[in-house]
Amino acid sequence: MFWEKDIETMPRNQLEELQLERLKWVVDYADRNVEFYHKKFEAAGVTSEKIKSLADVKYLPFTTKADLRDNYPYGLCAAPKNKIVRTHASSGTTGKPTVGLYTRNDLENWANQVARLAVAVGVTSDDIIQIAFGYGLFTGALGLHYGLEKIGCDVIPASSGNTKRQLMLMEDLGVTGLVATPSYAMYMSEVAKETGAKLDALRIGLFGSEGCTPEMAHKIEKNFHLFATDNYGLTELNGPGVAGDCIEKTGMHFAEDHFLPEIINSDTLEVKDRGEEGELVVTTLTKEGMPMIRYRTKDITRLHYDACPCGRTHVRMEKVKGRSDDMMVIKGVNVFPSQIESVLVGMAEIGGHYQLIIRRDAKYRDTLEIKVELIDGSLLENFKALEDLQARINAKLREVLRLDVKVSLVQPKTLERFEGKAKRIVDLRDQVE
Ligand code: DLL
Repeated sequence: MFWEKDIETMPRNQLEELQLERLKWVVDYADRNVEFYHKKFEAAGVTSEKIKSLADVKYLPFTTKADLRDNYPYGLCAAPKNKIVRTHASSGTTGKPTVGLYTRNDLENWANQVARLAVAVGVTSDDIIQIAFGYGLFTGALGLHYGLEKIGCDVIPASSGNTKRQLMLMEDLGVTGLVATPSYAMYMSEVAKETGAKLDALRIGLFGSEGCTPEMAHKIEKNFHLFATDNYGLTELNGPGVAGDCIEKTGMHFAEDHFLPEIINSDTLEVKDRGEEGELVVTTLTKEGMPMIRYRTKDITRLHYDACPCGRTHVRMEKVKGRSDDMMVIKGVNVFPSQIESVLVGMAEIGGHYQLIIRRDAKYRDTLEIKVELIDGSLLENFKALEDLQARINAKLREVLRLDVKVSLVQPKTLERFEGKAKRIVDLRDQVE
């Protein structure tokens, strides 16, 4: 099923022509309306005239989160202030937030992008969808809300928290779809098991806003008896709707008519070859409120340009491996939390909750302890079974990470639960041991 079939299945050469036309537009638009971009383009000696092909995007300067902070709140606003009809902000807890500014056209495009990814996984106007993202400055709730409403779904703006009440509503209203972070969905599914909530109508989970390995998604699918899908976005690029799964789940289709993605090497800043892993950089092609030129997302992924059986021609983005900020260097080995999650959560004895504790030893080396919850706490009393599980976890971690780390198995329900994005890394490095 398609929301905007002509665009979603547009032959690549046509799509790239459209992208080129829009790229020239946004460069010119940003140059004329945002002093920050004008100065940066001038310093780099580039104007829209220099953009003759999509590859010429490489001449444009990057934009970073620091640039957004320095120009907070309206420095990157490209539209007349009275044309801004919505302001969102990132969920960051320290310092000034990152704002997202939207014109009426931006809101219209955004709702279509979200509708597109929901329809791509089978959502229809018959669906009753509960949104368990926190409503507020966060883009997730309102982003999904307007996109799903556009399809004609019955949208329940439950917001996050009060889990038992959420489950009661889901049962009473015959909810067919759940929107949440994967970590909150995992938690909700456990509470549903405890309370015996009858969620017979539930069939689809539209999850996103944080990483979720296939192993974690599979666990949620099993607990909740639904089809779990992933979607990606960030406040700087509207919010959700940048990329989303189709039913084939072979990667999230990028809304390439609105966003131009690239993969770069974060150290050299060179553009990588197609299919290579690196940092995702995105240029908005239609945004009026706050266009982004080569925005460095810090998210590590790969793009696949080969055909998808669903018929969509838009590039597929692999599940995010992690943020470059979250990469840990343990005994000289680069480790992403997602690699650990895939090992742990893939094991039958392990639940969906874990914590990664980074410490710094007296020789200033970083060490990692993984705390992970068992599904059945009685295992802790069976020394042989426990030893066997520890050995299997360690062997698997060694195979995937080439690293020996301390693993502590803990009782069920002892680690913190999250209603929004999970915070699994506990960084104790400023407390040298
Ligand atoms: O999380 C937007 C969003 C809301 C996307 C709802 C999908 C669903 P921010 O709060 O600005 O925006 O956080 C953006 O979250 O750079 C990624 O690191 C991470 N992220 C978002 N979606 C995914 C995903 C929203 N599907 C930051 N997988 C991004 C992995 C994700 N990481």
